[in-house]
Amino acid sequence: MRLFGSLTSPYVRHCRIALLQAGVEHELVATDYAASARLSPTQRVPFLEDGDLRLTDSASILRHIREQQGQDFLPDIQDFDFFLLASTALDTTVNLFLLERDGIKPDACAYLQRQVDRIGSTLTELDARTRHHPERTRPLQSDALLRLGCFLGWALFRERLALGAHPALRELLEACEQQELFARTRPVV
Ligand SMILES: N[C@@H](CCC(=O)N[C@@H](CS)C(=O)NCC(=O)O)C(=O)O
Repeated sequence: MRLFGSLTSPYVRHCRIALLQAGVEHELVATDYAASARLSPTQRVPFLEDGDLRLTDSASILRHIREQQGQDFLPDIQDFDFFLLASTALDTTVNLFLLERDGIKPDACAYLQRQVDRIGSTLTELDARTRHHPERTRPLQSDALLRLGCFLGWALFRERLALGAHPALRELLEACEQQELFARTRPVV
């Protein structure tokens, strides 16, 4: 299998952890914006090649890896919703980060301000849901919690968030960081 991505992307990190958990032989192909624009219709990373199969999103990649191991991917509807909520917060935070790199700040228009508000309200909800999640002390056992852990790790690495107001999220990230595979895939520039 060839996973195309960067060492900073939280979506790629999630896939890398799943591949390591599965013990699947794979190659991580370093892919920058120019290469992803040439090689993937989404112009994003990650994307995956496995023989004739090409997948263009971390969710389908994760499902493929889990199913190859005989596991269901997010079979519980509440966990699936948790995963999507964390992904929405992550997508929004990444978009604002990339816009700011191009000099556009959230005060530029009402729509961007709504993105900031969306991140705040999803984090509040995720904090509440994490507090009661049965796997919160074993976060690498759940793709929902692992998605959130990868998001939080990236957001702190890029200094996009502070977790002072979200104690359950802080504890979740600490629980993730104690896991060897999470530590091994820490973002590096
Ligand atoms: N829904 C996609 C999102 C992937 C994504 O946003 N990747 C970022 C890297 S962290 C990217 O490649 N962004 C480039 C861009 O938006 O131009 C997934 O889950 O794989």
